[in-house]
Amino acid sequence: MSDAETLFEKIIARELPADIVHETETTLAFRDINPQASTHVLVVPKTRYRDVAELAAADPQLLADVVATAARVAELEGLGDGYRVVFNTGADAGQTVFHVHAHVLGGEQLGFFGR
Ligand code: IU
Repeated sequence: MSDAETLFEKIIARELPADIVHETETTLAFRDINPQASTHVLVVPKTRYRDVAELAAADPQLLADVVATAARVAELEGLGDGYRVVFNTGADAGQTVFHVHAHVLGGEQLGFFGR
């Protein structure tokens, strides 16, 4: 990976503080600093890939780990009525941090989105 380091590597290394809600051997889950729903948690793989497409191509098991952690976070956060998992991918989707992350959103009725 040739791109500049992101802040998420520093959170994973505990060089920056974050409100961590769950951790596994391969993933970390922490609260988004600018929540877009009552519950808004980010799940990252500890190994950096730029986006979900790169992750899926390089390490499908690690992508499965990220999705499993998202489901575990939903359980831990009491999102039994439903939740959304989003991977913003690239500029048109508004991806701003190029260390792949799943947004786990819930805790309220979520509106339709797209624009
Ligand atoms: P995006 O999918 O790349 O647009 O989302 C990046 C998210 O990371 C965004 O929701 C930010 O609020 C969030 N975030 C964060 O929680 N902590 C940080 O230190 C940084 C961004 I930089």
